[in-house]
Amino acid sequence: MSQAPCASPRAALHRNDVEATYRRGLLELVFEAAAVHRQAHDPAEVQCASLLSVKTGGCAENCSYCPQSAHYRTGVEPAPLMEVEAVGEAARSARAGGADRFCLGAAWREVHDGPEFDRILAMVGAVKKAGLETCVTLGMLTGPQAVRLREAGLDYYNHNLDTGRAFYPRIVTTRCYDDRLRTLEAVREAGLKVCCGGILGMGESHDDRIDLLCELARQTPPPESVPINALVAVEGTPLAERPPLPWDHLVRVVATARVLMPQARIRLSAGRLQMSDTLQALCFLAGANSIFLGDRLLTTPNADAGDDFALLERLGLHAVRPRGAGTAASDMLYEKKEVTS
Ligand code: SAM
Ligand code: DTB
Ligand code: SF4
Repeated sequence: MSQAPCASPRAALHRNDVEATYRRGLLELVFEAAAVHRQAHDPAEVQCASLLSVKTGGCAENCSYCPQSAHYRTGVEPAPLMEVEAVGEAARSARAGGADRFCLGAAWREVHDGPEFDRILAMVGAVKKAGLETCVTLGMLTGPQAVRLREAGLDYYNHNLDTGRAFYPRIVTTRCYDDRLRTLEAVREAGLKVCCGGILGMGESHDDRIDLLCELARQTPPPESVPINALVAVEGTPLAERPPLPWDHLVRVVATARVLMPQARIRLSAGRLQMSDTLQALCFLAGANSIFLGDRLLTTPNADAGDDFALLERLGLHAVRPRGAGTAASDMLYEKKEVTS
């Protein structure tokens, strides 16, 4: 087994150490992760982000998990880039529904300068004006484009590594791992915060997950936001028949991510509709502290917001209060509540 140090100032982080953490007894690992979580965060607080697909389908990449790839017949109806006003409206309604971050997703391989990118910049301004943290995910990006996004008011850029380097070519062949790392570097250099995570349940091994976790934690600094997606197996994609992810694998990845990246927001992202309340509770205990709120992810259904708030309340958790929140109705979403029954 290799003892390759990670090539960064976090050189002290050896792959073997990451592996040793990942492979601990599950409850030992959860216990450690919960302790780390409590030191760095208010453990009762869960961030609620909302997602909007602003340009849907017809993507040139062949990511085998993705219903929006033009390479597969998935029934996703392509839709052109939305208008700025409609995006502002969606952001205001997400905020009223309890979200504090709004993420815009575009099914693009990469960003091209021109009227469509200009419109994205205006969308960022509209979301910001609605009083929400802003995040976009647009595919590959150059340094100057990242700077323009920051100047438009963007807080986070989402760009996932998805899996370990060795497994990556089994999932996507129209781009490579280093393309992803280059975009992440441009994003970081522009002064944006990084949202970067992965997908579980694509057929990857434990070693591939350890590789991914090592890659994420060795970023300098590590991503501020780490989405952990459980594959949503969509008919028509090459991964449609993948069996569901074993629950303990998810908990193990969340807990290891928390131990390795104490300051990050770890988001239980896609796939929550298939997770029981008990499993989500265990993930919150293991350090997850963010979810996507709303009945839709990009093209697939998500958990019901009412059910999500009910679950948070049963667990003694509450949503992060958006900046400037204060109406009587919205306050009810953020109060800490005592158990009543
Ligand atoms: N095109 C951009 C890109 O690939 O970076 C942004 C949109 S893309 C849909 C954003 C992320 O959604 C992907 O990186 C992947 O991690 C996640 N994703 C896409 N389809 C998924 C699925 N079926 N299940 C779980 N996660 C998925
Ligand atoms: C992320 O890591 N997960 C979100 C967000 N970033 C953009 C996307 C999940 C997409 C799930 C499949 C779909 O709804 O199309
Ligand atoms: Fe395109 Fe992003 Fe889907 Fe890949 S994940 S096919 S890049 S939209």
